[in-house]
Amino acid sequence: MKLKELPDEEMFTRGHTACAGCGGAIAVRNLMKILGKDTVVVNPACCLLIFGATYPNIAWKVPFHHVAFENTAACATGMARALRAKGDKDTLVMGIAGDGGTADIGLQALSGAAERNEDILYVMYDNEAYMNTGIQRSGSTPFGAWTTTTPVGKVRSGKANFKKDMPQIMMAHNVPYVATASVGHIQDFINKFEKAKKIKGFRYIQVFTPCPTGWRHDTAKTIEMCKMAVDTGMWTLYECENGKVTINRKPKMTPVSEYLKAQGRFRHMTEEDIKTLQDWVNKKWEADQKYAQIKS
Ligand SMILES: Cc1ncc(C[n+]2csc(CCOP(=O)(O)OP(=O)(O)O)c2C)c(N)n1
Ligand code: SF4
Ligand SMILES: [Mg+2]
Repeated sequence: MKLKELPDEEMFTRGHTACAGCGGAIAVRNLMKILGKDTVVVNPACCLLIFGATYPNIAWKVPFHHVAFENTAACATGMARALRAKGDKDTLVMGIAGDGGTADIGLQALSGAAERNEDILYVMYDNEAYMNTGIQRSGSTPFGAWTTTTPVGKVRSGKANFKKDMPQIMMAHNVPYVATASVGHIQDFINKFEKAKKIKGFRYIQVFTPCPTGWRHDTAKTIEMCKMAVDTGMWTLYECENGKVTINRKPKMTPVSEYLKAQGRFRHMTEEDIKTLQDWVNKKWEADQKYAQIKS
């Protein structure tokens, strides 16, 4: 499906309360157009819950279930199994959570569901921190980033650890489909969600979704942030179908400093910090390529 062929009908409607330029809202609006009406959503605490479903208002046009922070994948499993037991073979069950709810707190339930190859689509929208509760660091926060729990001062200066590689962790579960996507690369995004919709068994898509509020960037520059992340190699677009890895876009490997300069959360970083991050990006890109070659 081409972008212009996306249905006009909204499954996640206007009137939600996300901040201007929220990458998460862009992701959900578009992915729901692709997944369509026959979808059930399972979602824990996160920004998406608050901006899409705060009683008595709801932006979802499909059944929506709010669950505890830890158990999105377990609840989606139960939902899918109940539907199949009733003879419904087609309804898509989507668990969707933030990076905190996925890479940290919901990881155990997620790993279990993946290992059992449950028939669900799990989406992690990655804004690289616990945004809903006021910008705390998660396992998915990149090196150097300021958050309220990785403050900048005399003793420490931003996050000291590197971003957890969730797609690789999910690939290690040998599930039918794992992909990374970005709201700034919409045709690639459409292709991946269309593909995931058709596959049976466990599917995982991690979407890069900038957060102007937490990243401290201009609200008009969300798409630009995505493009810079992919061009610098901070975010690699790839997919793994039954063990075969394809890199969908080769990064230009422009200096990571270009990307860092555009966001307030990185403003304090020293030359040495930037070099540390650049070295990490270079190594990650080398590893991504090797992995793709080995698996292909
Ligand atoms: C067990 C539990 N711990 C903490 C919270 C508080 N809490 C609600 S949302 C949230 C942050 C969610 O972060 P993330 O999953 O990255 O989603 P985002 O808000 O960034 O979209 C936290 C810590 C909770 N609801 N339940
Ligand atoms: S804080 Fe960030 S993730 Fe949350 S609604 Fe605002 S822009 Fe979106
Ligand atoms: Mg988050």
